[in-house]
Amino acid sequence: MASTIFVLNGPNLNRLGSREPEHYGRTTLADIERLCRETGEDLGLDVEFRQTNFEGLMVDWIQEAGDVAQGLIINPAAYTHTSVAIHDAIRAAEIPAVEIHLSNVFARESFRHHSFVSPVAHGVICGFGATGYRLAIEALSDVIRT
Ligand code: CA2
Repeated sequence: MASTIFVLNGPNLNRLGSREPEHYGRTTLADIERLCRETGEDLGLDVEFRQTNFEGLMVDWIQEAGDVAQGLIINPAAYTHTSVAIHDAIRAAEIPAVEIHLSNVFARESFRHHSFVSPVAHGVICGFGATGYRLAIEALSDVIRT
């Protein structure tokens, strides 16, 4: 049976492609979803792709991923830097998680240098724009298989 991975996206990422192209490029979230589906198909993975602007809903989805999926890719967006709830949910889900950011957060403001998610992530990818999602799926696929 094919493995399922959740790809979860946090607040404001629904605006991708429309504003701040210097940080996030011109790619839309729909483009990224297509890229994730194509990559998942190539690797035999079922991809569940979602975005929310609500922290509690993100927690619900991480819990759901822990129940039904074999891996998680998450761009928590601003919640990266604030959310103990998301840290706790990922830890409790007990599936491998990849934290991803479009921009290189370490080349930006210092408040973006701390992540509550990194300590509970299997790995972190940042700074490669939409390509990072493809890299994250490939890496997670290897982790799930081994
Ligand atoms: O680089 C990333 O992927 C971030 O997770 C994006 C977050 C930011 O808070 C993190 O520090 C790094 C912000 C997402 C906001 O996305 C927008 C896209 C277009 C227009 C406005 C916001």
